[in-house]
Amino acid sequence: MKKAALLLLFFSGAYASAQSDIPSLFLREGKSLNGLWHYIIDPYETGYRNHRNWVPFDEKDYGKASAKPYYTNKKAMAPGDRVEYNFDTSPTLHVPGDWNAQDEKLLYYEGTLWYKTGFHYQKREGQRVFLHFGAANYEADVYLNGEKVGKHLGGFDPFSFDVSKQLKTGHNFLIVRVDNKRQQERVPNLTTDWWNYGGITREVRLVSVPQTFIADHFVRLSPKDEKEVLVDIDLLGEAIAGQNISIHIPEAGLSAEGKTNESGKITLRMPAKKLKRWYPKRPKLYEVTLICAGDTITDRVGFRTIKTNGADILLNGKSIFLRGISLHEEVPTRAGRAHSAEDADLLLGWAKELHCNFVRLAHYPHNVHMARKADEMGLLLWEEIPVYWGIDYENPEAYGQAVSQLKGLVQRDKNRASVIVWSVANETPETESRLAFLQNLKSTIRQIDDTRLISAALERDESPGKRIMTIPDPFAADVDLLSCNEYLGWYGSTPEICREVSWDLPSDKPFFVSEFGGGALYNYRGPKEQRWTEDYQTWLYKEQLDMLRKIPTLRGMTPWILCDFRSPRRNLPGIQDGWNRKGLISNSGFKKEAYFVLQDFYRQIAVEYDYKIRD
Ligand code: GCB
Repeated sequence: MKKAALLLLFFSGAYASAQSDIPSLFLREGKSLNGLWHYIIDPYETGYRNHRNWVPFDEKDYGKASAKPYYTNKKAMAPGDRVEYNFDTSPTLHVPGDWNAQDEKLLYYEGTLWYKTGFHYQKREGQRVFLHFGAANYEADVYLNGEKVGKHLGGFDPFSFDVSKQLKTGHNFLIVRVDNKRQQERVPNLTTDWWNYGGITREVRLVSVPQTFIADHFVRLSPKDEKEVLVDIDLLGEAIAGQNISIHIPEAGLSAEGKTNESGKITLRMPAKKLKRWYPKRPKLYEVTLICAGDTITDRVGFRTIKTNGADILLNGKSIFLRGISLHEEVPTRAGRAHSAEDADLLLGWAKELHCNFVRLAHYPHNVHMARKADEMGLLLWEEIPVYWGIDYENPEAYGQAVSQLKGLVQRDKNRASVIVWSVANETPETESRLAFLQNLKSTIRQIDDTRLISAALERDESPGKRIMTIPDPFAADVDLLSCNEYLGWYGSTPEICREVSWDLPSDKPFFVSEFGGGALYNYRGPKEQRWTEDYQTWLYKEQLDMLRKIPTLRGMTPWILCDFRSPRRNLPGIQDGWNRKGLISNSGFKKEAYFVLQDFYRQIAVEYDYKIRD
């Protein structure tokens, strides 16, 4: 216990100054830098290091003129010049997009790759300009017109740099070094069951803002008094104190105003009576406009409450069952990272067809379109960070990376009605250092957002010889939603085990199965006892659903998983060939039989619950 207390102290102060994104940038128009960028593959870090003494240029000389890497926009001008690279004659990749799916020789590549693009810009008087990345996996070093503007660590969270000084009117060039090498102190670390897609995987934009601007807002029903809307607003810039700010929800005839405090912050309140509640069958969103001197932003926000009461999950005060599915941020048919609004339509559309009202976005923050689309489509979401398996729980470096990814996610999506669960981990070992790590992540969330449920995908245990399933993990006491990945019938057993087990669970928390499932190759048929057939997978789903529906505190599930997904761990020839086959939809987009079993089950559950809640 002593050690855990020490770790608490250690972790809570360690990364107070970690760089985070400015959430309002997502809401603003910007100049898109998406498109074809030139690239150089650089496994030996030639573009980054001084090749004579093997010292990275910009680590040694950061801030000096010599901070420029070897790879910049230099070109041989005379016949005798020696320049051993040329971006402009190098091949191109689409940004946004992972590199693995775009070029066969990059499929398994893990290392450094340099990107370069050029663009014209017209600077405007009195504006600040941010260079904004939706995400790049994992380490990104960014150079604008040959000057370093910053570094970011973390593969799935947004980041931005103020480039007002480096940006020019006229032609500009941007170079980004991206390194996706897996490392022990990173989050995730060396081992995952998903593809380590590298590159600038999400959109890149230049966003200009006034010198004083709205950086962040949090609009929600007050957790203490649902009759009230609370709106926190944060300004950044030169004159943040004493600014007049107003908020307007024209459709409901609501507005409020006030002046910011010394730190540029204000909390405004409005009555919630006239606002219709958001819920899956009627995902009502309102236009919310914030105005402060010289700056205006508009968001689309839904209003709902989410709480637990004993074993019940209450959405707007009524008990709900989460008919869910897990999914990776991957479009199976093109075997690459999903990044666009169209990708979100495809993936969430399949979940809707399955009669889901809930989706688990595993195992890391997905792109910004997912929660926006879910808001519009009426899907509830579980969002997660890649605190996965055996990351280095004793290492403050790893903690810093986890907490900055968590903040990035919560800050970005805290205004999305669809998001009801923040998950801080997946299948993590029960050690003291891990417990402190997760408890600190939980309190980080609570400092930003006290309106949602906190959970983690824990593991179940089985009392030897007794077939009684329990969740002994001490972090279970910290979560609002008690979740576990259980895999009965796939790992260490066959599906009939579901008939033999019983579950011993606390009666005062909703129980949620965050994963179960089994692998099947699409169209491989046989006796149900034959692993990898669709028949085995169907059998497993039937046994699982029969078992699960008898658990009195069960309030939802997200079987594993919507689509087959790439994983380098899955190498059974002729069956897996680099794919995890637990999808209900194949990597060619075909639905397996088990998809329809789950669809039928959810159709029935929807009817059973429909008289309780209009969801
Ligand atoms: C799990 C993990 C998930 C894996 C899955 C599997 O428990 O959470 O990331 O992909 O099992 O297929 O084994």
